[in-house]
Amino acid sequence: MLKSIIEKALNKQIELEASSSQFYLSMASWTESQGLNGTSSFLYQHSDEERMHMLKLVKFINERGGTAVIPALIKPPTTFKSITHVFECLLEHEINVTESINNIVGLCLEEKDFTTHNFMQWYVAEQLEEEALARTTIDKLNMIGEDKGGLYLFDRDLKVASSNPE
Ligand code: OFO
Repeated sequence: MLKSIIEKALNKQIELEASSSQFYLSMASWTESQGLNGTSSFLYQHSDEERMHMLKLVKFINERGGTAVIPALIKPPTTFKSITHVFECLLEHEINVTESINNIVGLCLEEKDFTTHNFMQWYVAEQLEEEALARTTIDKLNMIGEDKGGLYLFDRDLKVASSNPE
């Protein structure tokens, strides 16, 4: 049985994962409107993955006798200054998500909830990958700068990456 303090923290995490999904959906739509179809495919896929992260939490809470709460979401930004800005926002958001996950892991240890602690390790590993991916992407974009040919190749690479997910 889930302790209510853990249930509350996991429900907050559901909200954060759902807001990640909405945020990346908005980024996907904006990049699509800019003709960056590879980048938008990548971000649409990322948005779907965040929904999956949310669903995993919903099922875990319910399976452990708690009640998952499906939250209302705030509207994400609809425009971005540039493609680099998109990925900077994404990285900043992921850093917040990592902090929230680390807080839950710490709480699980305090409350001796080793089952939830074990479950959360998947999210710990996932955050490491997501932050690294966002940082590498920003590095690439900084390298490309104003080079349109470079941006074309960057976008094409993301198209390939999103049609062959790991
Ligand atoms: Fe769910 O990993 Fe990003 O937010």
